[in-house]
Amino acid sequence: MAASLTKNIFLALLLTFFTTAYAAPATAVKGGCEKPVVRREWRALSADEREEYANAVKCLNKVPHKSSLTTVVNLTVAQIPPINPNTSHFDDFVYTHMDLNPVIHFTGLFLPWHRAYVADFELALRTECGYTGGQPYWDWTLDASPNFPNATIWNDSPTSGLGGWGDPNNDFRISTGVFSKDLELAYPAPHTIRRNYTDRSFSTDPFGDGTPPAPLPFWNYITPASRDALVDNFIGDFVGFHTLFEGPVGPHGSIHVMMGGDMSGTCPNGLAPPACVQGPKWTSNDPMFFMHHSMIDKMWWDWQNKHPQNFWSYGGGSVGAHTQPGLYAEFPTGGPPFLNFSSPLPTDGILRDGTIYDMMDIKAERLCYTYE
Ligand SMILES: [Cu+2]
Repeated sequence: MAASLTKNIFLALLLTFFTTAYAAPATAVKGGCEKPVVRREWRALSADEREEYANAVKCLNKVPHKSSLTTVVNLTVAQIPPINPNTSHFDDFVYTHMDLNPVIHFTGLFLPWHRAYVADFELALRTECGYTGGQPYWDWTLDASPNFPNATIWNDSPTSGLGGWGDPNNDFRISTGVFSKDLELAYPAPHTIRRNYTDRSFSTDPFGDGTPPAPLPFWNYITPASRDALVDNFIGDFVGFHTLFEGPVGPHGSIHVMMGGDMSGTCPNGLAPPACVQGPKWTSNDPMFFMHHSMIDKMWWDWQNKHPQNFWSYGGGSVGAHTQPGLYAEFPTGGPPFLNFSSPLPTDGILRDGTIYDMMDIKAERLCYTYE
């Protein structure tokens, strides 16, 4: 107890040091970003704009796999199948997330890496498939109620709706909306999008270390109050902000688990360990992933701009707190060695090279997008 307290104080001091050492002027570097791509809430798009987005995603699902895709994490550590070359560039993005799961979740890479991931997916839609818009985001605070399964985000239109929930008699595959057809998923094995609504399904000990699970049904953690509890607080405290965001009562995991199926990384019917090990791996099979993570990214950006001490605040470790029993309780945002602004982002040969510093300002040249 005393040793762990000392360690925590040491960690706090270390993080304070990093934040201070890397403090930069609280003004964004905007050079080279003349016309930022504008990201809007899904329901603010016209029917035509929604259809254009869906067609671009399906197009990327037809663009061939790129041989530049490489694995960073040992396959037996990542517990994932090998790269299948007979797949699409959409699947390359999914594979990148699967492979990097141990290093991009519950580490300091969580927010910056997913910022890069969504931005490069958006870029691929634009450059490979001629998409002219920005990655839409899903403001799930609009859908936060016990009525979540019937929220307005779920729309069955075959040309502009995101579909609904899957059929329990058919492995929870969805059968309505734009993505129920012409989107073939490759990993961990060929299937189509699965969604299986659940209001609570964390285990009683989600991190295997006594960290308590969420006490309430998950819709309680995606409310406007939950959003404000993040964006309005943690002044100058990136680690505190990230800890709540990705933790058991934060909105990130709540959405993933509530949606079940692909979004929660379950195995398709007929696959079991060791062939398939469930986890936050192929969760980006469902395009809802990119809408969800765009919302998360928007909230980080809103927090960054909420207070001058927030903009350049950063910290976190490089060892996934979910990869070692007991690590989460002490290092919920990653164990040492710690990351800093010059730490590179893992790309798997699919994302553009960059550092954590490059992810701090969405209006700088490297990213060049904005939220509306
Ligand atoms: Cu992720």
